[in-house]
Amino acid sequence: MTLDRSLASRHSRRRFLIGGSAAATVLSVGGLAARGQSPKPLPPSPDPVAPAVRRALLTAAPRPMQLLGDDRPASPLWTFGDEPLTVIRARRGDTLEARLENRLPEHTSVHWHGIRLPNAMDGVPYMTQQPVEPGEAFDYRFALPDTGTFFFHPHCNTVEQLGRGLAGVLIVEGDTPKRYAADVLCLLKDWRIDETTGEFLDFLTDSGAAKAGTFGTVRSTDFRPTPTVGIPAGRDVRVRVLNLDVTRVSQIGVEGTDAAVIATDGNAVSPFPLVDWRLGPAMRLDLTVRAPKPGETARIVDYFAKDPVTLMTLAGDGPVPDAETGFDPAPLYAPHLPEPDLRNAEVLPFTFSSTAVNRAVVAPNGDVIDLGRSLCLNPTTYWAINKQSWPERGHEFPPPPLAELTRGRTYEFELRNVTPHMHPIHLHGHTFKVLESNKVDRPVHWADTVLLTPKERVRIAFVADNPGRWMFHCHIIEHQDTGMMGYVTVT
Ligand SMILES: [Cu+2]
Repeated sequence: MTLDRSLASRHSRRRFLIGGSAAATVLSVGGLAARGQSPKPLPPSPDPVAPAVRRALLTAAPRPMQLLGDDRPASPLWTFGDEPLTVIRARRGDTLEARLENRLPEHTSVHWHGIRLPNAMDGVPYMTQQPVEPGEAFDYRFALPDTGTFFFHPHCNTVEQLGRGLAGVLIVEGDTPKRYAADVLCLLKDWRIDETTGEFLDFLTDSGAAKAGTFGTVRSTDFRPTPTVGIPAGRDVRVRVLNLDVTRVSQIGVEGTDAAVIATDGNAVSPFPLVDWRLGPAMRLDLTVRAPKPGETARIVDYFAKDPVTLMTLAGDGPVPDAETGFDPAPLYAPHLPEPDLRNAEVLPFTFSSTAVNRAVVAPNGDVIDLGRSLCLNPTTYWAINKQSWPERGHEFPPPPLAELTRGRTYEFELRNVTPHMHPIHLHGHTFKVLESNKVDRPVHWADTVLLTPKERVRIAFVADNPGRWMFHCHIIEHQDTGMMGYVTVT
C-alpha cells in the first residue's frame, strides 16, 4: 500500500487555523484521507506465547529534578522512581505485579489508564480501593489483555500529583508482525513552574478550572525542551505519542517526512496517512514514521497554535538501507476486543455541561467537607454530567451511578458537549468504539478517551463485559476535579 498525503486537506486545515481558531466549526483531524480508502482488515493477533509475570516497584516520592536545565534551579517533582519517567514493558498475556510504596506527604493510588482489568485493581480511592496512606504500600496484580501504549497515574488530587510528574508509561508488546527499526516515545507534558525559582505555581486556578484549564508555563517532550532523537535513516520507525498533560490539547502532525496512524489509545487501526490528529489529555497516538535520510531531519509538531510548535526533531542516523523502498507502514495485529452488537444496543445519552451555580462540597450532616483530608476534590464545582456534579459529598460519599449497565450487553453512549470548551472523556475498564460525530471527521476507531470539541455530539459503543464501578470523566484534570466526573456500574 502506498500512502498519499492529502496536501489539499492539509492546506485547507491550515487556513482554517490561522487566527488561532481553537474552536473551529468543522475540523479535519485525519479522517479525510482515510475516507477515500476502504480499510484493510488487520492481521489476526496470535495467542500469547509463554506468558510471564512482570514485576515493578513504584516508589512514589518527592524527587527534586532540574527540568529547566543543568544550570537552573531544581523543581520539586513527585515521581515513581529515580528517573523522571518510569516505563514498564510487558507482553500481552503477561501478569503485571506492581507494588506501590507511598513516600509522599499525602495519600495516593495508581490508576492503569486504558487497561481492561478487574475493578479492584483500577486504583480509584474510596471507589475501588482504600487510599494508600503515607508509609503504606499496595500490591497491584492483573493480567494484561491488550497490546498497546498505556500509562498510569494517581486518581486523587490528580491535578497536583500528575502536575508534579507522578505518572509512568506501560507498553504492552506483541502487536507487531514486523519489527520496527526503532520504537520512540514522544511524551508530552507541560509544567506549571516559576522559571526563576523552579517552584511549582498553583496547580488549579478557579479561572482555569471554569474554562479551558490552567496551562503550564513550560512545555516538554520526554521531560526535555524539544529533544532531537536520532533514528535509523530511511527506515520505518514507530513513534508512540502520549499526551500526559493535565490541560493542553495538542494537534499532532509530522513535517518533513511520511507518517501514518497505526493505533489510537494503543488499539490498532488500519494505517492511514497522518494529516493531523487532536490529542487531548490522556490520549495516545501510535505512528509509523519514515526516518529522514542521513543528516536530514523531520519534526513532530503541534498545529494547535498560530505557528506549528515543534515537539520533537527526528534526525536520520547511519547509512540508508541498501534496498530503498517506498513508505508502506505495516499494520499492527488486530485488537482483541468484544465487538459491539449495535442492532441490539441500548442507547444512553450523556450531556456534559457547566453547572448553574458553584457549590461547596457538603457532607450528609451539612458540614462542609474537610478537603485537606480527602484531597480528592476542589471545594467548588463548575461542571456536570447529566446535571450531576462529582462529588456532591466527597469521594467518601459517592453519588448514585450515572447509569447501571447489564453485564454482557452492548451500550451506545451519545455524548453531548453543550459547553464552549473541549473535554476528553474517559471511561474506565472498557475500550469503546468511536462511531461517529456531528462535527469531526474521524475514521471509526477504538479508544478509551474521546475528545469532545465544543458543541460536538459523538456516538461511542462497547460491550459492558467488565463488572464493577467504573469512573467516567473528563481528563482535563481541573474539569474532573471540579465536577465533570461520575461512574457507571456493570453487574
Ligand atoms: Cu473537560
